[in-house]
Amino acid sequence: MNHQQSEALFSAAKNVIPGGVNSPVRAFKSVGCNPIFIEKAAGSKIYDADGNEYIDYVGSWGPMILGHCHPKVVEAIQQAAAGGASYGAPTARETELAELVCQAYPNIEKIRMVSSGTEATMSAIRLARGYTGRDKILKFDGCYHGHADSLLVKAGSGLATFGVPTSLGVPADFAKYTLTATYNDLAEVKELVAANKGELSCIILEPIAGNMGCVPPVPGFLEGLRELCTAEGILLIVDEVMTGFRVAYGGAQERFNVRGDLVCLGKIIGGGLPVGAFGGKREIMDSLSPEGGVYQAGTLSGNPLAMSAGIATLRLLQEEGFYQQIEEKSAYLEKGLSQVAGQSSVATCRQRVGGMFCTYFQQGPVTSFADSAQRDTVTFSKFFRNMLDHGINLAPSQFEAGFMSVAHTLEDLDRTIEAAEKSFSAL
Ligand code: KE4
Repeated sequence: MNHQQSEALFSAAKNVIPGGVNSPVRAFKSVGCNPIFIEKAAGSKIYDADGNEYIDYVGSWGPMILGHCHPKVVEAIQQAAAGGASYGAPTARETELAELVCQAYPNIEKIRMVSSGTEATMSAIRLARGYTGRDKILKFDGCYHGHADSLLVKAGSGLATFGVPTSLGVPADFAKYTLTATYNDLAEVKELVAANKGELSCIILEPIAGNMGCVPPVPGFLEGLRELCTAEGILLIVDEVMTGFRVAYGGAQERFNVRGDLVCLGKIIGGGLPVGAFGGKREIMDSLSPEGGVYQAGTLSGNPLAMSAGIATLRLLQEEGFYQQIEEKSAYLEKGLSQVAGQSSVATCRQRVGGMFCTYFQQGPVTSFADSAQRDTVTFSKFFRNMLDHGINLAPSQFEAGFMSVAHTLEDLDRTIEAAEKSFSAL
């Protein structure tokens, strides 16, 4: 494939944008080639600056569950834009999207719109701290909740229960309020909670870990966390930025029937435009300014165009059989990939929940970040490049999930399976 235009655009971008990208994973650093620059997209396809067509399984990292450029979403955005891009004042559309989300998530009685998943989780944590009067938080290794300081933290060394920063610029003093535990290890969480009795404001987790591939919760894990948080007066924050409206209309909480005290959303609820949100019980949410003392704000929060795109998207997701289609397409692809991978000598395993999935280049199962450390990222990066050459756009990292859209056709899936067979053979 010819990538001349993308190469030239990448060189120009690097002169004025750090790493040539506005989000690190887009730089293709872990897959040993330069990124493709996208010019347009439609349905299941994206098209790069050299005119190459790809079947897309990144889907803007989750939002594009309808496929790109769904006519009703485009029309909603166009109509909204004709009335003005932003007012900095309340609109009926914000209430309409909020009502749609509250109807889908019974544990969300009130919700605040923001402009990214990071804003949603950062604000939810501040709210949990303000509501409980406790400073410490607990997260899980391998779970990513955006780039707020208190969340760029990993487990401290040895006996220290304090977190240590994973990024320069995060003061050690910030990190010490963040405890980390092993995903799916309820016993470890119980130990940490007991060692920090009365000091934890919240436990935040991805109900399906989509930032270390695709790691489902083991039976009893979510239920155990729910019980523990209730008993200890800790708020359970379920970060459904990726899983919300992805694995079911009511997200992972509907699928696993475990409800958080606070829920973070993003991606799909913006239909591709910048939206995040956090919501929960009225008594907690009313602690937020201007009602309560927990401050949070945003110039473009509830932006009319983003609200319109989100409303149009959710209405389409309500259509009969939508998630059945996603399930059937995803299961078909998983089966086909398993068959071709089984003919290869390369060790792989596939993990999937609904329309989010990951092929690990290692033996499975993968239940935690430590498990996933054995993955063969070198072989994965060769496979990624082979698939790209065959016109298949996968997530450019072994630590990311892939996403199905309702626009993917059987022909797309068969082409993907065929490309995988060739890509495995060329490893
Ligand atoms: P944003 O700030 O990127 O909108 O959302 C942060 C976030 C929060 N919670 C979860 C569960 C998330 O997956 C994310 C962001 N997801 C990544 C992809 N795994 C965004 C892609 C990127 O960083 O460019």
